[in-house]
Amino acid sequence: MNRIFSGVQPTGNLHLGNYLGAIRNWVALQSSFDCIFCIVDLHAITVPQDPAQLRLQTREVTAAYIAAGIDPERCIIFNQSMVSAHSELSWLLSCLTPLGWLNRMTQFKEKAGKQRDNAGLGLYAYPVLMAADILAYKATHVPVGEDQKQHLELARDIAGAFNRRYGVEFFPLPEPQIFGAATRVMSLRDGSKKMSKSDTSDYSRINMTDDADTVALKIRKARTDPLPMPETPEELETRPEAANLLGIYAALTDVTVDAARARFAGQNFSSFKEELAEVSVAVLGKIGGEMRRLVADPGYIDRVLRGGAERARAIAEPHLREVQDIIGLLRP
Ligand code: AQP
Repeated sequence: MNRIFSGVQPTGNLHLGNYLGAIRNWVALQSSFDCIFCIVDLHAITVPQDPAQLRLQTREVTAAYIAAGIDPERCIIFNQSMVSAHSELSWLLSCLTPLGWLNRMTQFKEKAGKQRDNAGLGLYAYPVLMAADILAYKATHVPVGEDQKQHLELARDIAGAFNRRYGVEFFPLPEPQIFGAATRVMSLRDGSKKMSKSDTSDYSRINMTDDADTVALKIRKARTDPLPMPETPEELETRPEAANLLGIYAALTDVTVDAARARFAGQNFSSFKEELAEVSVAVLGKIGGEMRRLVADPGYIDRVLRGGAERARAIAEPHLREVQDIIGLLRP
């Protein structure tokens, strides 16, 4: 069976972008793939994190996976730092990754900003660790949001570079799975920025744990243009805020963006927003409630993570040993 690896960073409030771009798709894929879902805490520390918060958020992301419908018996759920093969393989892969490849990564440029010289080496090397995450399991498919496309292309390049350097067919080239009606959910306040955990502007993001009133308020306040809802697909392309909200509606109700557009064409935004709030509350309300129940039982969450790490190690460690042998590292 083909294998999936994917993850979310425990860096703050999970939002509708994380849900629609990634977690919701994982739920749909879990019956047809062998699935490994990670809470990527080593990626989180590429920018400063409060230790107590990091622990809480790691449990909260685990709760979100389970509350959204990932079955922890069928799938492996664990936190990255519990399986040392990720870090070890990352070093081995970094030795064959040209700096030029990393210099092209737009996420590093965005996150480091003007403070490039002060950014940590970890932030720069993040995509190599991500390649190691995937390749440690010889994952064949990686379901992610659109923003991770470039990192995944790099993971494929690194896998190919390893196979070529040692003349082997060891790593499969992992395929990105970027699908659904909301592969890039944008900020509700600025249609040119993606919805993000680190965005501090008010009402930019719907969190997976927001209550019904907060969700409805954020949708009511979402920035839109003064025109009625778009009438044609061509018109939709020129109206990013409308396209974003219709994409969210389509993803939450499992219809195409064009079907959603046709349904509301020519109407005013306020009646569309009311319906969007209703479907958002129906989906997120259930998940948020279940997340709160799970987070209140850290013993259960920790058992899931411990069991998941054990199953993950059983796959990753033999692969790491094979890589060490291929490279010529003596294991006396
Ligand atoms: N806005 C988004 N639309 C669609 N998918 C998204 N993802 C993130 N934002 C959106 C997808 O969610 C998964 C986990 O992302 P992550 O937490 O590992 O990292 P990120 O992409 O850096 O997420 P954030 O929320 O923007 O966090 P910060 O602010 O910490 O950088 C990935 O599959 C991602 O594509």
